[in-house]
Amino acid sequence: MLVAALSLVSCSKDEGPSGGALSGDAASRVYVAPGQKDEFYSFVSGGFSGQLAVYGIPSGRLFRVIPVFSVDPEKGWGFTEETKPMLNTSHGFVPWDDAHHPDMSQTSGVADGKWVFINGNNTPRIARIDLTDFRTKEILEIPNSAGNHSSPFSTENSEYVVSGTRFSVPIPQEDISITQYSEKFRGALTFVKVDKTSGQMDIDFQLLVPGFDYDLARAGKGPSHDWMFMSCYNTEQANTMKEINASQNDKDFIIAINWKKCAELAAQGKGTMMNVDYAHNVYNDATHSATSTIKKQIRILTTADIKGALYYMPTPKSPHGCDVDPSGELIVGGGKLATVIPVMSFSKMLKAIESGKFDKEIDGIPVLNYKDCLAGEVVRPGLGPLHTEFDGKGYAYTSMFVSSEIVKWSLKDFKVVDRVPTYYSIGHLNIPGGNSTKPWGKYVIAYNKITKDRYLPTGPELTQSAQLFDISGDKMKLLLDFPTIGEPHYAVACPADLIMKNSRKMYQLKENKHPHATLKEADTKVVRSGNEVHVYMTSIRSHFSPDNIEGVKVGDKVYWHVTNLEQDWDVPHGFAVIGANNSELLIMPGETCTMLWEPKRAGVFPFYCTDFCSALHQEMQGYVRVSNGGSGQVSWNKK
Ligand SMILES: [Cu+2]
Repeated sequence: MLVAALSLVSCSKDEGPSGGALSGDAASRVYVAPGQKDEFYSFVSGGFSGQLAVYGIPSGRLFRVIPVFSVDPEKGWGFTEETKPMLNTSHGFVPWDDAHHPDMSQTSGVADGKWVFINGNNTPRIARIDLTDFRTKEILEIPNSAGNHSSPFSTENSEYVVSGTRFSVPIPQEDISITQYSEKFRGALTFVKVDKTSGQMDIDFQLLVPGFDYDLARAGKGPSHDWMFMSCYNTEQANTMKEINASQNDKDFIIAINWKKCAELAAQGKGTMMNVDYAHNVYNDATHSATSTIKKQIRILTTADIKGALYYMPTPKSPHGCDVDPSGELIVGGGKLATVIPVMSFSKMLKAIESGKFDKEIDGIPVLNYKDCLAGEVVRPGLGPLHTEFDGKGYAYTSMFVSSEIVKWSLKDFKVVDRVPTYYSIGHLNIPGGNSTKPWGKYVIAYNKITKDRYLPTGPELTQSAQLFDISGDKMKLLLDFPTIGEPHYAVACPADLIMKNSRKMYQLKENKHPHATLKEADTKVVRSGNEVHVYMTSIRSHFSPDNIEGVKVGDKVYWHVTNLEQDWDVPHGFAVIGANNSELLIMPGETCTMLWEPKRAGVFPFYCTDFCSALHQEMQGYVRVSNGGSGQVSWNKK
């Protein structure tokens, strides 16, 4: 007893008031009582899982995994006939990708709760997720890009989402030696226009820029509205052993892009059209089905086409984060190998441009002088500054990967005012609205790469982890650890009411325009055409119609088009049939989903509802008879 009491005392002494100590009221600060709701939605990328997870803050409870770039058996994503086209690309069907940086649509620089955009990294794409029903509605491939890590970044009114290339490559692609990197490889920065009402995306233009590695970006705000700022490294243009060869220069760059000017020039027809192949996949709410179109041309602008719209600001050293403060005046670089955090000034940058005094030019892009653009430096911030967000109360919070901590510093004098350790190796961090003009600066959440000893072990692979800190006072206070799916690379968050008020409860049956929908039980049928059999089926508590089918033959392709007739919130039905090789179905109220089934042997096979729907869920079942020969005349039990 005595030993236990002593060690408790010494524990609380060691941790001190700010050193990551769990504050006394931590449990009550994150406790959301049964029946109560969280204050914020948080959308956390799944990294190598390719998906987006939805958590409540402050509880850290997982509510949903939204499938985006990877197939998902829980929702049938990429398995049903309706969703397969969403994962089509110019390389064919890609069932698994890597998703890193969600960004929320904005109106006047404030997160508006309409859409989340997120990048597919490996096969370069941007997805748009609709927050009325938490579904991916659009995926746009980015041609000429390779490694779409630097993406997507919304402008202040989501006029554009912007995507840089991580890898420079030959553009157009050609069969040349890798040693020709510095002469032949180029970077592509893509400006994707977003329709204000529908959210539909398309590539407006692409900038061809020097062959560096492009990284994180933020759009300007207020006075800097017309500009986009993006970090780049490997200005050495190394093509091998980059960890050494791309870490030679003391300074790399933040590229400042006057996107407004580029857009005007593109609209005037500047530049040239290039032949490319890129998939544009759109999910239609009315038909509950996706289509994939391969598009063929984009507008390319070279640096010569847009003189006066691009500038390089030197920034130390191998920068990752490039973050704009809520006022739009300060641009913070996060140099992974830098000893300071450089803070650039937008107004000084404009003055330097006006003065015409440049250090040099690279491919026609003026390189401004570091000191001329500098607002100040945060000195001795810690090791490995990565990414910065803002609380809207005059402070910035920078994640430090190497020293594994969050550092809080003042935007007035760039002095460090607080630091807390993270467990362990923080990558990005997020404050709800922390990249916008109006942060809801109550919490900062650390997204950590390594968990080690924080949770029960689960073999060699451990969950990665988020940590929630209270930032409402002077000192940051650790409140909660919670596990995440995949790698929680980055997140966006906003107050729950922004999204809740528009949340869909079901799909209206009368608006269902699916070509194979069956809107009432009396219309259910089975139709053969050649070796295809289409089953027009309905489901409602607690039966399928039809539930006895005969006349199917071995070798047929049977399409089960199941419409869920329910018009009530939270009553999905499922569908599974023995021997299905690709899918089950999970059908929301008012929706139609299709599964392809190719029976391989004769017999009588059951099907059933897989989503527990009612007291007689277990009775929600039927049979399909499959014959080796016979007439193939289909029949079914009619109501
Ligand atoms: Cu990142």
